[in-house]
Amino acid sequence: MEQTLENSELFTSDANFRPHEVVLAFRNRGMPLEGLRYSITPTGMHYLLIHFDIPYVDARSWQLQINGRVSKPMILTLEDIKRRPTVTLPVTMECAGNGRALLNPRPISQPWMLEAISTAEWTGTPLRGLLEESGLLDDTVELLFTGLDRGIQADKDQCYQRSLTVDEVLREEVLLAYEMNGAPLEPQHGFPLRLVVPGWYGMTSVKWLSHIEALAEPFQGPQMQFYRYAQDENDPGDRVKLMKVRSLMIPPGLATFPTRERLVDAGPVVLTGRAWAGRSAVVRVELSVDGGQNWQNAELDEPTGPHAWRGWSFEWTAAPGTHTLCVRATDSKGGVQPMEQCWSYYGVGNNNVSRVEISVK
Ligand SMILES: Nc1nc2c(c(=O)[nH]1)N[C@H]1C(S)=C(S)[C@@H](COP(=O)(O)O)O[C@H]1N2
Ligand SMILES: [Mo]
Repeated sequence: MEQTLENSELFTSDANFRPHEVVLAFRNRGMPLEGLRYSITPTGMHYLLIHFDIPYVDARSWQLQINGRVSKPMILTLEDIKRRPTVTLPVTMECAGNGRALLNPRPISQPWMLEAISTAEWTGTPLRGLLEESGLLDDTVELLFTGLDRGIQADKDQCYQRSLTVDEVLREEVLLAYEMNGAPLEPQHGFPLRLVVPGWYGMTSVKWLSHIEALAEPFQGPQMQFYRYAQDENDPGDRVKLMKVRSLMIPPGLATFPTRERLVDAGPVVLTGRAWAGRSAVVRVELSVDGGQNWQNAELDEPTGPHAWRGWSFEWTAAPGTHTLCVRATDSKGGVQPMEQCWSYYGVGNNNVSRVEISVK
């Protein structure tokens, strides 16, 4: 019989979640959307994505190796890295799979609804300085970043590894970060050192970093294969890179336990939220209170930083009845959130407009 998406065990349209999806959802928390209130997400509210297990790392014996196509290979301790120039940057990070569980059929994987988004203040040293010191050879095309976490995905035993081109790693905002929101990285966020690549979806910011290798050939490892805009297994698709423009709303009014239905009092309501877009600026945020038929501009706050989201607000007079609220952002390159879902085989880069259903009394 022909293998279809439905019977592959990789996809389902079943509203029931598999036990292992529920386990992943507990391990990898999302940021509750009311967390959009904070321009810098409190560390304990920052979303998490850990493919395998959190490795135990002893900072005293931990080292970072830089080698491969370099004239001066290096081995650095955490103290060596902390003695280097220091930068602190607020960075908005979103998981490429944010919204995956809303797709139909949904890829059976980390079952994100919409909460895989956060902003932290990362402190570390610009990677560029270290790479200049190590002397990248002329034939270097990519840098490979390896984490200490190891596991199995798509039948491959692997350490988590991602590569970036030389142009990308030499950008001044790329950091080797050892602090998050003013404190040493917590184990789940990559202690003692992680890569932070502003503008890119989160998979690029390799945690528990132990090795940087300069390569003369592009890296083709599994974590490069999964992050593609593919329509099926054999579709090479474009690489998933920068975060697409997106906006989300703090769900207004009162939540009902356990259904999460929402009740809003009739009268004036200030709707608020935040919007972000990879490396471009968010230039417009629009609101619809009728499921996307009519749109009005929201007010924009100053961005939290050059690599971070910006707040928006919208005053609405809620009339009794049921309403579908929608928010849609546009970026400086003309990118705008689509109304329809962006289905892809790996469930990545779904930046379609989200809908918040409310009852007004
Ligand atoms: N070593 C390692 N780095 C990793 C991951 C991982 O599983 N292992 N997950 C990546 C993904 S997919 C995301 S979205 C971000 C999440 O970072 P956070 O957990 O600090 O929010 O880390 C990235 N870095
Ligand atoms: Mo991710």
